[in-house]
Amino acid sequence: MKNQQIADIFNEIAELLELKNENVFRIRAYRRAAQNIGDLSKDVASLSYEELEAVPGIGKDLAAKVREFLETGRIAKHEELKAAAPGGLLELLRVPGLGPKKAKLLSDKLKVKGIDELEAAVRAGRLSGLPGIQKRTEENILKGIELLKRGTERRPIGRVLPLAEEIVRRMRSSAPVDQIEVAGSIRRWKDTVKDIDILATSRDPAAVMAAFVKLPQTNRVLAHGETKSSVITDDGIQVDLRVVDKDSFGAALQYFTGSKQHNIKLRERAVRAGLKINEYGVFREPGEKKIGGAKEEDVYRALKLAFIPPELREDAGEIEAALEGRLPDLVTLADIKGDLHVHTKWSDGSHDLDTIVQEGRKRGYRYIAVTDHTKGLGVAHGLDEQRLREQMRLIARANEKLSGFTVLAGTEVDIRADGRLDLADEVLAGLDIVVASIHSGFKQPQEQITRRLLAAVRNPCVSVIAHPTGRLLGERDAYAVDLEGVLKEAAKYGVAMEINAYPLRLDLNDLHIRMAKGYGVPLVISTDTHVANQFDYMAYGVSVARRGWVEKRDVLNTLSCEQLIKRLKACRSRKKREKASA
Ligand code: DGT
Ligand code: CA
Ligand code: ZN
Repeated sequence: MKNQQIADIFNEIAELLELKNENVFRIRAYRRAAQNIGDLSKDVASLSYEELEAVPGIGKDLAAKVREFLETGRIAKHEELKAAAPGGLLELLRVPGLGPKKAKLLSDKLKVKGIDELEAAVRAGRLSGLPGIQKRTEENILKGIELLKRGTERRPIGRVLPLAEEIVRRMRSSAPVDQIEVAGSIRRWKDTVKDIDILATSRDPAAVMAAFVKLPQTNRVLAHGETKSSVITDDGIQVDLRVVDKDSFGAALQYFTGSKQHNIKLRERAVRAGLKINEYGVFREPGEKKIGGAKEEDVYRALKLAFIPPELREDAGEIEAALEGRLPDLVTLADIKGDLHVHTKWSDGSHDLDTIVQEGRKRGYRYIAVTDHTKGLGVAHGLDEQRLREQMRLIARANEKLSGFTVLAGTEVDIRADGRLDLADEVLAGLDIVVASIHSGFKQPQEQITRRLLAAVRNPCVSVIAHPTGRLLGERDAYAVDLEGVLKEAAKYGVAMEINAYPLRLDLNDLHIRMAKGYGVPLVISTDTHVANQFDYMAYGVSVARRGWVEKRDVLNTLSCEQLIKRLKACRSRKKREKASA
């Protein structure tokens, strides 16, 4: 839906006109039109010319501009105004609380061309003495800049989901909410999110709003309405809470879960089927008789589609798949039978073997693989051959005492910067599982990093490549790697790629996972646990796997221990045979 884009452009036109001291009525007309288009629940693109002109605040002239945007993706008047504005001025206008007059003053007098330059100018004291600028103005500008930067930042889901759940818990206990659910990108388990969108039903919306703006996490109240409020938390995250009618809860949940692209596709389908779907419900044309909306399932059922799980709603082929009855049967947390990447005190984990085993059992697992670091990782107190052999003996003894649970002897062997593995094959061959990963040389050229990973994939002992792209959300980008090349090679031998569930990693990511599945590469979902509570990160790993269309059968750690060991052995023999015949 282009509504918001058009609203943004109209607002920008208003600002640009204001800079030129144009007619105030003209300026107000653009603002009003922007507001009304932004609030429309219908897609502007679906309106006829007459309907468009009938939108309050939109006359012939603005209707024509809307049409122009829908047809060409731009509005000439807007382009013309932008071209005439001094460079960087528009960017200054994005700072909350900085109006056109002040922005122009700063642009004219100080020649600041953007937000970073503005911030530097304020901090250098260059604003003092300018007409109309007080100490408070300067403080407000800095606050505005901070807010803008925070607001445009996407955060790792792991940093936001716990807060969202906490808010939902508090709302349940402190306000008369009936149903309440987190929607938006969090419900789709996108790896990074912008804000928290929550929906609720209640007999007393006013009480819910009042409780919400008073939450202990609330730092600033942006809006306190009758059924919708927005706050900024102490962490600088925006939270929107809407109370909707019980009859509309499902439709609203579907609408606000998104994604936008998914919703656009669905609504197009609805129109072709003589239906109308919006956040209030499902309606049949003509006469707009309401045929559903209390349940989210109503929306998909009305369109004769199978229910599409939120993780798939990215307009990545899920609607077509639902139509043809070939939606994947997604893997679930309950399918996971063990964790194949776990650290202990022997390297940089926090617990001894017995404790971590107990914790694993508590999760209902049938096995865990102990995969401590190897000697190259001095900082992590990595194991050399001798200590690893010692640990293997300890694990063997532990297994003698366990029933219904197996500790797999493993290692997270470092793929060294020179491409060799950190431990000799003779030792690796004695382990149940060898997980290999990169911890150094992240800046190497693609060709070199790819070569390292390919060598690990081909090593006769390696069964899993852990966190295959090395990214750390918000901290470090993935290293340069020809992932496709690595995946093809992995598929050849049945070497698994890890979906590292640690929330700042989520590596492979959703797109890579789908690619891996496409090449027939086996997957494992592991947490890389260093402290027992990190076992719970499995939920993130499973969800990102679901976003990658992964089914139970694609994931090795859904297998029973016996079957898993068989698969790991088969992978080794394949590589040995290959090596012998080469
Ligand atoms: P985010 O917040 O960037 O991580 O991602 P979302 O998907 O949570 O996006 P957000 O918070 O802007 O909006 C929440 C949902 O509301 C979005 O997934 C779909 C729906 N939505 C928001 N704006 C529009 C719009 O202009 N048109 C349509 N069709 N749906 C929208
Ligand atoms: Ca959102
Ligand atoms: Zn690890």
